[in-house]
Amino acid sequence: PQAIYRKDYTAPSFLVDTVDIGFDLDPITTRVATRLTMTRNPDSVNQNIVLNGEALELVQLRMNGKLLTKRGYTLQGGILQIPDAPDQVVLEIETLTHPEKNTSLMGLYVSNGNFFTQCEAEGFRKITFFPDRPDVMAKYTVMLRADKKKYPVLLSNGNLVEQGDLGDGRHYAKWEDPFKKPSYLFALVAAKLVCQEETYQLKSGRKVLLQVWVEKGNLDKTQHAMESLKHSIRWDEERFGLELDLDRFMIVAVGDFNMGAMENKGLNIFNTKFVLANPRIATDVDYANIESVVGHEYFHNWTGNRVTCRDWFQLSLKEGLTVFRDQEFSADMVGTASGRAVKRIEDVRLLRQVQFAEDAGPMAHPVRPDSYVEINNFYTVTIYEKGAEVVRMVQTLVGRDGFRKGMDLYFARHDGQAVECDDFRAAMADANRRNLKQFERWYSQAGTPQVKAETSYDPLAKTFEITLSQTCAATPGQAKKLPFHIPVAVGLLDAEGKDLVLHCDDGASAGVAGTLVLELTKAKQTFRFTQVNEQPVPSLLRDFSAPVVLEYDYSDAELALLLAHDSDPFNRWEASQRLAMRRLVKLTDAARNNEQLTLDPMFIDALRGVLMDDTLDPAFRELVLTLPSEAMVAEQFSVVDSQAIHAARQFMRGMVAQGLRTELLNAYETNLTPDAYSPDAEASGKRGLKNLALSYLLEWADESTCQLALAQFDTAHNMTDRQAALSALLNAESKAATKAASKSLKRFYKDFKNEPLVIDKWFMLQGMAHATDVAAMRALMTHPAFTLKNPNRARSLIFSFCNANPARFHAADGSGYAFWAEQVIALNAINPQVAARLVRSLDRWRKYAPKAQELMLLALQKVANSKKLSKDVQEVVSKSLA
Ligand code: B3K
Ligand code: ZN
Repeated sequence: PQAIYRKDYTAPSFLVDTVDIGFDLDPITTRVATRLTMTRNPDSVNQNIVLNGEALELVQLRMNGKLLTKRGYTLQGGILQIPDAPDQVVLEIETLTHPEKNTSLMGLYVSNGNFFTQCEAEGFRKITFFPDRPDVMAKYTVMLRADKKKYPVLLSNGNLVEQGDLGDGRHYAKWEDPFKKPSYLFALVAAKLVCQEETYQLKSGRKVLLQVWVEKGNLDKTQHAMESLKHSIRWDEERFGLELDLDRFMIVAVGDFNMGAMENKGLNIFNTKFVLANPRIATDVDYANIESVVGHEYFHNWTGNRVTCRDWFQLSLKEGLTVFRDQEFSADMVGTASGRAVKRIEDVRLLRQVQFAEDAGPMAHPVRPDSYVEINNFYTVTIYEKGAEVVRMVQTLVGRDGFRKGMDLYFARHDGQAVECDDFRAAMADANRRNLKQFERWYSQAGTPQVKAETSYDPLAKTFEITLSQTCAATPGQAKKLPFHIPVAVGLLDAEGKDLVLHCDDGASAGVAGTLVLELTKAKQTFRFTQVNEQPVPSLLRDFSAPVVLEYDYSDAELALLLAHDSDPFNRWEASQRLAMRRLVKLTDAARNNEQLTLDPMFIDALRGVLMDDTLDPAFRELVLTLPSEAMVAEQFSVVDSQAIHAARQFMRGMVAQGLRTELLNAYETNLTPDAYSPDAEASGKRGLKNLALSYLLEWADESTCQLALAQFDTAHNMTDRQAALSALLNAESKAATKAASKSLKRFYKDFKNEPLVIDKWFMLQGMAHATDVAAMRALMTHPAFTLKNPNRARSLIFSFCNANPARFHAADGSGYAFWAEQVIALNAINPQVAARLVRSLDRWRKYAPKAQELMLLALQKVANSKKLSKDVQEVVSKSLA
């Protein structure tokens, strides 16, 4: 397959003014009749009309009323071209598609008997021939016709303008979207669904209709999504002055979906996982995810839909910005400073564990990539999460008010346009009179910068110097990197842990009290602080002010001081992770060399201090007490030994459990929550800490702690507590726990067999459990509830094993890799997008010992050599092997 390059961008040859599209919906064969009015684009060099089409049967094609015969156009490799067209054209296109056979879940497809569409990035071309690129924006009128009994609900973008019966048991609905949009935002739903609806008043006084559409049995699970939607609408009005521009806003839940959700104009289509919740089936994490995904899709209405991307290389323009917005929304919903910090820590944990790994592997790419083979492979943590960090750095550099000014200018300039990442940066720079030229490198250079800090204190001059130097390792296609513009927020602590008042003249701007933002723009730079009366302890990169790895030679005592006292809660947590990580690295080395494992009491004491500190939120204490994941530990090594890492981390967990037994029991007992469930931050924080305590207590593996977990499992009033108890039992490596776990698993299945999202959890917990090896995985796959066709189900079992059960996946005999290759090949035939995601589980094969590498290589080659590989899978496999 051919790569597409950003530098090759050319403007579309024809622009589309209006799209009239009619559907005769039928699961076997759906007829689509499209009428496009098009105008020649004077800016284009290409003369031909260029339309994309994939997996379509073309019935007929008319231009300005005349039938075009095969001599009137060419159709090759999914591109239809019409030469010699006049400047004004009406194209009429009739095509057939086969929704029920469409297992890719792109374009028009059937899920549980209902019709849905997914068009981003390039799915509209599976519905009709069209210039399927985001810089072609048109007004759409949609006519849906379908059997009334089977599909009583007919939805599309915008406003319902007409509906009625057609006789013969069919009915129709006509929808009109008043806004111009790119084809990737088109959507339709034809289904047997019901909705929760509400009229909601905007700040301006205008009233809008909000609907959440689900299958009948799920109407008791829509309340949280509806609340989240209302909160999102209010938040965007207040924080950014952005109002909902439609009279009607719909969310529809579908069980078969490739991603989380999709921001189609006025008709957001969601994976059920990010809509459905009640205390019985959803955990605290699910509740939080629903709030953030509902927010994310809603915020796209401005950042993505009103202002969209010129081409897919600019994807982070909408995704990075919208992730930043949803992160801020979630933080504001919690409200408290420590609640914000908890959210920040969770986001950074994801970034480090997944995005840093991506940036260090063969799929590393800039936030604004230069090329791709299959765009679906670029919906990555780099585009999304690193993209959000880049936007956050802009806010750190220009301040919160400056950021708002930049947003206002961005919309003033670009509303209704398809633009580039550079346009966003220019609006921010111009609104704030800031030079963000060097900052552009965050968009063009891949890789995680390493920032090294060195300090020196001069007690006579009372000066403290921080020297920062930056480097960035080579990434595919980019051998040498130029220095980044990095905001490094710092504070200085005195011996008691209090913030010093800061004085620094070396290009530092003021952050929150006690914090200065140093702007590192050169390879190496020294910042001098004056009037420093004692040797301070630096608190560096506060609130994780840049997506970099910061190295500084902290002593354990300094870290303990930061952990106990830093005014920046992020860096308190960070100190705990540094303390844990340096020990985990040593323990891993010791485990690999079969040496005795030991842990110093100082570490346990530091954790005890936090656990016992009632002034800290339980949610924050939970984060501090959670050890870095095995995947994070793996990132510290150039050669990864998954078994040794698992042994080291388990050992540390055991020692913490032993050293803090009384305190953990106490934390368990004092953080019980009332039976009436609420997903708010306080209650969920308590459950989080309590359940972490439970999982530690089970390290003791005696009858009493097993009983505690079993009792919690049996009597839990919500899924958070039930799932946590089951998970704790499954992961405790004792006989008693294993027995209790297997009994609980059976019960869990029986109680929830009619709740697909809970059965996903059932598979997920087993896929991740250390006890589950490849043989157990194969047995689980024969379970009647398992299917590869449903992405949630495939992810819940296969992905959780390959991505979150490293010690088993990397079994020395290579059985995990052989299993992986089989699943990739099977998925490739069903759903290329999902298959290509699974390929990523082996993309870092070069980080393992030679013997393991050999086995991984075999598996990769097996996939590479298999027949009928999608370009999705081919791209990731070939980049992994390159
Ligand atoms: N924009 C969609 C992603 C669509 C993915 C297509 N492969 C979800 C989101 O980011 O909101
Ligand atoms: Zn998005």
